[in-house]
Amino acid sequence: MSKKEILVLEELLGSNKKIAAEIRKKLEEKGILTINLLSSPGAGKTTLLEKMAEKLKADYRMAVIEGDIETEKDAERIRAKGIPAWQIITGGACHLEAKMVGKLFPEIPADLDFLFIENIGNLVCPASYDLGENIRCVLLSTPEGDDKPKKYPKAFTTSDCLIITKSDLMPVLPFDLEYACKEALEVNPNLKIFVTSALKETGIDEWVEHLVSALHELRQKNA
Ligand SMILES: Nc1nc2c(ncn2[C@@H]2O[C@H](COP(=O)(O)OP(=O)(O)OP(=O)(O)O)[C@@H](O)[C@H]2O)c(=O)[nH]1
Ligand SMILES: [Mg+2]
Repeated sequence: MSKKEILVLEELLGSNKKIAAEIRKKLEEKGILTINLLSSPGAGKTTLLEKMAEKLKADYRMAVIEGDIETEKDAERIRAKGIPAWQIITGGACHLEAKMVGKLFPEIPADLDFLFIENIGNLVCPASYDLGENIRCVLLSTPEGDDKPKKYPKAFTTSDCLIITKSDLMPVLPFDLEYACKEALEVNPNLKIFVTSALKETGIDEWVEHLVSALHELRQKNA
């Protein structure tokens, strides 16, 4: 990358940071906890959101911003669960930016508890863009392999949580859970790790409980 290209990138990231900070402030004032989900394509982000919708729906109000290069398929899946969802179609861009979330701001109901943002399936670029979230969570599915935290470190160093998904497949895969957790914690010792299977519905309650206590903390801070 040339010096000029680096300067342009720094400027872009700088303005993204400012917009993200503004979004975070506004959502926090409304008492909304925002969660940015990052992963490679197909790691199970939408499936996890569908399962969470079933668990949260009775007691909490959630909404989802879906990011994809093309199609409204993921937003349709979420709406089918009775949850409001907006689809951002980037038409080629490999990550969401704060300004894209900002454009949806007028449509976001003020009485939400949780706002989830499903980023574009990509373990690289989304890690560089703050979207105004309170919690960033990277998903790693067992078929991707246990070596990913050190190969794609930024997604792990910038995240607060790691969800290892598709744990039901571990018996038929050479995925070493202990090794994956050890490598992830070496990259980022502060990661809170959850192990889930959306198929078998395991581990999801722990993740939901974590979000509920984070929501209470946010509301206490605001009180
Ligand atoms: N075995 C198993 N398969 C799962 C699990 N969760 C999701 N899948 C499957 O993984 C595939 C991809 O799941 P999605 O939820 O669409 O993944 P995604 O991360 O939203 O994908 P993109 O939005 O395209 O990046 C689907 O065929 C799911 O049924 C799980 O816990 N176990
Ligand atoms: Mg998806």
